[in-house]
Amino acid sequence: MPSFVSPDEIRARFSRAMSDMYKQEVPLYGALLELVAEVNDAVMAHQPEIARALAWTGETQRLAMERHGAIRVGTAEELATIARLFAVMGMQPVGYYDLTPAGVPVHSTAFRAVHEQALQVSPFRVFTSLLRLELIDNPPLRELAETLLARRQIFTPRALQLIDRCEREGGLNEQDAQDFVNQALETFRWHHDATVTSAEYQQLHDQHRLIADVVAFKGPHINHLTPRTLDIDAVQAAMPTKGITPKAVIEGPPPRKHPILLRQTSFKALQEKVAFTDQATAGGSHTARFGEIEQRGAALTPKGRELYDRLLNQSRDALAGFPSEGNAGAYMRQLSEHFSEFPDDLAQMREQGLAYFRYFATEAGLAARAQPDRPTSLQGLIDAGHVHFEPLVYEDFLPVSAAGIFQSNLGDDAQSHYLGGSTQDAFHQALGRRVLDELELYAQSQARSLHDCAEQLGLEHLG
Ligand code: OOG
Ligand code: NI
Repeated sequence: MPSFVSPDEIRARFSRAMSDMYKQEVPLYGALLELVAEVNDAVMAHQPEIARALAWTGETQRLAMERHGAIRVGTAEELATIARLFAVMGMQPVGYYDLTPAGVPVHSTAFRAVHEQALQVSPFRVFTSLLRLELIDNPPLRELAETLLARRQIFTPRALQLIDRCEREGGLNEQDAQDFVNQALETFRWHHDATVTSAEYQQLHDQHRLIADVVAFKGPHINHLTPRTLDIDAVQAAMPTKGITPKAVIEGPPPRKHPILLRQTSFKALQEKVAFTDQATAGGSHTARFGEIEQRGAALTPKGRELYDRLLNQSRDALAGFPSEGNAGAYMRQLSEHFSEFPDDLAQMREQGLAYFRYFATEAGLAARAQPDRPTSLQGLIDAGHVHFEPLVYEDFLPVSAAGIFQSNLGDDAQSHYLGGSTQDAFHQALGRRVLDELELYAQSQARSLHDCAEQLGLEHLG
């Protein structure tokens, strides 16, 4: 039996290598990491209830290394091969996000680990978008884009060999795993050399800035890497002291005592120097990479998600126009007004079935195992202090938020309208498989914790 490095370990190494590379490429990212670490330390020191909750779920250990990145690929083949590359690291496509209603001609999924134990080793995720070239209504330009994409190979030959080997043999040994991390990294690296002339770049850019970003370069450079903070409002407020100017509006739900889903904010990081094929030196420029921070909260059930979507839509409808710098204050007021309908109390969220939870047998519960009159229902055990619960952290993304992040980094001039509905089937076909349903994953994780809890307490069944 050969000894393989576990996919979780490969992912943890890759995530570290990616962060080191991005620090070199985008210095502001390093400044952001420092700020996030300072704020997280302060929260852990001054808000013991948050520190305690993270200790229960084990998130204390994963917090400092938690990152998500994003890439945009151009063809079905690139997407299908990226899926195979991520699979080597134990990452699977979860969820489908259609960004076209928001004027961004892509649809997306998130590659991530799916089991709570794997997430604990490394929660690294990559939001991965596929350009929808069929939406370009300019045939010669579409053809140019197709030709350029057909010509490029975004994976190194060695990376492709190692993916094959992993699929054939069921894993990678130590040396191959290390080699794989280095080779895989090449796909995500920034290249100063464009693959087009400056005139072609301009044409692609004029059609949509995103199209130029996907088509005019050698590969799908990682466009941001996002650390997780425990207090996004504090980081947002402190960003200017580090020379960082965030976008005006934090995407997602308003601030709460018990965070839900995901709050995000981003900033423009870099204007890169680019050499077009008709230039000897880097005379052009391209804005590709940005910075982002996120705060994660409870994963919501379908019922909780429906309530979130309704309250978010009501808040946005009440605002004349898109949330932006000019109406940021008004938008935040709308959010907090509408979201007062969403209970900010874990017991209520649980009793009303709004969020997913993880359950733990407590010391008291274990000590009471032999007592004949102890409670045996979940509610009874919770009331008696025999079972403790914490929300499952949301591991995914939000389509409206993602659209806001895309738009703020593509420039507000990039609002376009595309016809044609959601095409999840086409996405599955390009990907070469179906995406996993994130709600099922949360439900399974919750069920496993109830099962373990019952076992520890010597009960047949809980739930
Ligand atoms: C992805 C934008 C979405 C998020 O965190 O929702 C995103 C991109 O710009 O490629 O990163
Ligand atoms: Ni992001």
